[in-house]
Amino acid sequence: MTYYVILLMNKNRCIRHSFFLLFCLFSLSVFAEDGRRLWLPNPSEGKADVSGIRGLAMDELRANWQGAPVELKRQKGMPKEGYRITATGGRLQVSATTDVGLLYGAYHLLRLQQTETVGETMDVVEQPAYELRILDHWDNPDGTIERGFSGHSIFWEKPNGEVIRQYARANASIGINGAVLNNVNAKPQTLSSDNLKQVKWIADILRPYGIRVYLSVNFASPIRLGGLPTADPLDKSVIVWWKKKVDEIYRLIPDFGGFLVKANSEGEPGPCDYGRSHAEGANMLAKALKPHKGIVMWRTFVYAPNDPDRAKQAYKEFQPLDGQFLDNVILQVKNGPIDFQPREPYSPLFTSLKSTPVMAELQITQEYLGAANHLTFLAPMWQEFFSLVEPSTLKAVAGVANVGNNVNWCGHHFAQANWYAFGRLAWNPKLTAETIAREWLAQTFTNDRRFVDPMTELMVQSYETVVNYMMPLGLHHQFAGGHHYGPEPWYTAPGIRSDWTPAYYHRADSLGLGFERSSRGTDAVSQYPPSLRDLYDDIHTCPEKYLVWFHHVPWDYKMQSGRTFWDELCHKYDEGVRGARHMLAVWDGMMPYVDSERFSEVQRKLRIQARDAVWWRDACLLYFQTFSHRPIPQDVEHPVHNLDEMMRFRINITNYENPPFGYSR
Ligand code: GCW
Repeated sequence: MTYYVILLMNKNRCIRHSFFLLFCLFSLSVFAEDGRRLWLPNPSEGKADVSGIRGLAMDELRANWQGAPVELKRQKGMPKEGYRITATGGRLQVSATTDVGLLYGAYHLLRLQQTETVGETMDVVEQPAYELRILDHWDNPDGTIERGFSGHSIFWEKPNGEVIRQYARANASIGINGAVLNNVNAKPQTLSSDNLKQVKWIADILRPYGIRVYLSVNFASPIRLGGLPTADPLDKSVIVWWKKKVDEIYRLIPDFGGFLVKANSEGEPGPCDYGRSHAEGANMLAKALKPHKGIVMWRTFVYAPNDPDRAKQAYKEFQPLDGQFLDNVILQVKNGPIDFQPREPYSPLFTSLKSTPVMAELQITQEYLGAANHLTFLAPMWQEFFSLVEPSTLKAVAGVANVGNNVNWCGHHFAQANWYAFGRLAWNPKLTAETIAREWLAQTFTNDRRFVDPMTELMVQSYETVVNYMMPLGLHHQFAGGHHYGPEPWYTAPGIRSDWTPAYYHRADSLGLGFERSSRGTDAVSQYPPSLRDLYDDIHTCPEKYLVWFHHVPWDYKMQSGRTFWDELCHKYDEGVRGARHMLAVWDGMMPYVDSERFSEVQRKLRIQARDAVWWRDACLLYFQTFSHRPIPQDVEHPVHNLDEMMRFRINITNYENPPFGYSR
């Protein structure tokens, strides 16, 4: 507008202005690095809807491949979604049996180009470890995202088709092939006919990228949406209601994936409300979906008080149902027995459900790992999980997404790496955290080794650093009452259930710290296979990273380092603080290799992280010291706050961005 006004005012000046403006626009589009691009090469034109998946693969290569011409070849007999890339004598070929295999092959080739690893002769054969590689979005119909830290939903609040297409492209580039579009705390309206039209619209955008849609459903939908008097899974009218609803969905979306269900957990309705089992509930839905090849992903995240130890409850509820589920039901189990804590041993359900398909639920969004403020690369945590739970025992992998409508998608530039890592590990759980970090850094920033080498190390160490300053040595659930961001090991509230308070988990007293889950305590160890049970049961063989998860550890217990347990705890917290500061220092040295926009945004967040690390250390050590009555060792940095100051401190949880100390009481 302004521009045209100038035009009328003065022609010559205006020509100079217009050149200047054009130059600015050009430089902005070429040099602006706001994180929107993710790890991808520049966007293709996206004519997928007209040209199909194969056409899309060709578009991507045409737009972004800089080498010799590539032949895309249909080849019989290869694994579904797999591909082969060969280069010999100047001939480059991507072959696959399916179109989506060709698309994945094209993206892999572009990845090789971006990471400068294209060979003159190559023979790369790839196939995914899991058939289902799914993102779970905890997005609500009003556009808010439960435990989301990157703005609002891309699906439900004024959705923009082009944004959804870019999201699909990013997923396809790392092999993600499913998306659950709404929160597991599902509203009955999810299945209304109006809403299903929007789901169809989204499904049509995702389909060309090989992505199927799924929905979380509310088990009481027959009552709340259908007006029936009951949602009892054995009631005839309920069975008919679900069957009709499912048929309606498939008329709109013939390749609809199925349902994800959170039932009888944290106040959500479920079959147990009618005296029916989880299996009866899941099977009823599975029967409705079966004729359409749809599946039910039934969550095991329940903690009914069937045992005084929350860590044992899901197992006790689900293990006895092993073998009772229909074959299109998959039990979706969180990686740990409690709830996405910074570090948990694996959930023993994974090794005890022998006749039921099981899938892992990992959390990409950093609910308990610093939200979108802390740089926490999660691949090492997921690798730790896959090192104990044999990948082949799983049927599928799901990740709770960290995607929102922020310019950079995930709130923190480095949180994108967790989306990326999830996709890569769901494709191949044997990839190392280091490989993934390297790949991601090179594609997202630069191939310059002066950047990639130190930053790979930083990313790989970040997980341990965060665990150290938050909850080392097996501590868990020491979070504040109103949020899962900062520390409040002292938190309690009148009438609150005890397993929602940190004291339930830390059990600090004058003797020591930790939850006795050995055979001398709640015997949660007995839910593991014998070799691990024995390992965890004995305080002397239990890995120290899980020590207070399984044992109430005496303050003077001798650790492997030779220190007492109390001294070791102080050291771990201090290591965490030093680690967080080190990350900031390394990043500061990266200035020459990073555009100024992302450089200063990441720097700002690393400063918050380093301050938060001090907050965690001081709050936890000063509080636990009231039980240990032991001094903080000389050779660690001493708290710079008082406990009462820590206890009065409140953070603004709308953005978690208040400077941690002294400003907001
Ligand atoms: O981790 C807890 C979260 C809840 C979440 C729940 C779940 C969607 O704090 O926000 O609800 O787990 O996984 O169902």
